[in-house]
Amino acid sequence: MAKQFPEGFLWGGATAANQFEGGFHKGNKGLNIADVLPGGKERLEILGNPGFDFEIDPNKYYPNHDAIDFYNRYKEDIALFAEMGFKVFRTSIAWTRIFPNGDELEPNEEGLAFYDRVFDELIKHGIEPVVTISHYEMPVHLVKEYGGWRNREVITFFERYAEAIFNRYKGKVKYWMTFNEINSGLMMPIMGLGFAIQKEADKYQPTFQAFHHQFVASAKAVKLCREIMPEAQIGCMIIYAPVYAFDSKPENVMHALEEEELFNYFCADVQVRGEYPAFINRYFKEHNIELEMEDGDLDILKEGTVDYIGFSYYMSRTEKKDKSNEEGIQGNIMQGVKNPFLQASDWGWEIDPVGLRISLNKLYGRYEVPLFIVENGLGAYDKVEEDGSIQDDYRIDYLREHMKQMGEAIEDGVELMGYTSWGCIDLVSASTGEMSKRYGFIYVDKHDDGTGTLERKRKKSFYWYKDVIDSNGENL
Ligand code: BGP
Repeated sequence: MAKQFPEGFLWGGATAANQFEGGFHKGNKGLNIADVLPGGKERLEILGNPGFDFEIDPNKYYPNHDAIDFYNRYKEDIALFAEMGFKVFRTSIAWTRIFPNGDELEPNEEGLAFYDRVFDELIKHGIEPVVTISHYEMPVHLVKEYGGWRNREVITFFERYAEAIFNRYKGKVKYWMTFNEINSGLMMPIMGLGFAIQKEADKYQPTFQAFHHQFVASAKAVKLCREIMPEAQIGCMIIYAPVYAFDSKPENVMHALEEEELFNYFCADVQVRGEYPAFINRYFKEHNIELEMEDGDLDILKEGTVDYIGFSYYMSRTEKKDKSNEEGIQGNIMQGVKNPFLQASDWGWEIDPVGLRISLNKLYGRYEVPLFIVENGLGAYDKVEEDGSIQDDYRIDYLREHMKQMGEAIEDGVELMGYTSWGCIDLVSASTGEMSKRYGFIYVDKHDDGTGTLERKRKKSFYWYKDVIDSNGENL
């Protein structure tokens, strides 16, 4: 028997501008980080390696340039979301549509008008927009001319951007989040923090200085949001992957705890509690990190704490202090060691529905603020059958098991606002730049090499999710 989801639970789907809009140069849009990332192996190498130059090579294919063309097809796509009964739809605003270079004084009207059309269309269908202000797409100009988030000046540009969109969309958008997966900067600084680490030795100071600037920018945006739209709710957004100790050896338990603190809690502590956590002092000392702060920064962090925690959940992570036995290394983006109790997706992401209940309990236990699962889903290869259908039972199984655990967590006392499944329509993968890693309820005929008709098709999971929403989670 499925557990009860609260009345008004926010069921929906999630996307990010750079991964599905396309139209990368339409309406005076400027270049952003996603626009200069090629697809496939090359992207994976860039994300893990130093020295990337953020240039476009005219001989290469860039999957985010045209993506799935939501820019032109938003009406058709939103109608499909409405058919599934979405209560909310999460997307991001591309900073470069509003401020093409990032450092202009005035916003770009064509970019603003585009999101007016999108939000109006959603509202027309009774769908509330949930908007991420920055999702892996800083303007390339800010990366090249200012050094990304390492540079304090970027805070001013972000504030100007946030103010422009709050003023424009107040009354249309009630749910906001500042930075997508802010803690991803620890793994992929190119996407999250807007710079490539040149040398291992440079890793710590610039990374944490950049985080500090993002924290101040986020807190300022929260304050602005409250001034401009007192009725809105604004959250942070983190990747959450509970860290398990490989076994009960105390050194492994301690190691798992340290990894958990740094990865899962460092950013959220600052954004939810408004102050740097005590555990980070030792880490800073051991890595010679001394943050440069201005007078008043700590007050701003305190005044700009968020209303809720948005988070993505895809997998858990298992840790061991001594990983010298390389055979046990897990191949997913979190690294760690293989968990013998879990199966993994084709990309090595370990599937762990109970881990979602654990995450919800841990997050709520630590912060006691409302939680919003704004990403979750299974990246898989889908096959279109001869009759045109897509029988994605594996996706339904994955989602069903995770939803059951959400129900359990609600019973445990967790305050859960909603659930937006990641990539509700197939889109370009962030880590691989490929179309073939699909998450959607809606199939898009587009392939890794850029070919395809862009036709949309309802998968089997489309009808299943529609029934889940219709029954408010009773029929899983
Ligand atoms: C999150 C990102 C998304 C998204 C998702 C799935 O980390 O916020 O942008 O893409 O993961 O990851 P991927 O596309 O690499 O499969």
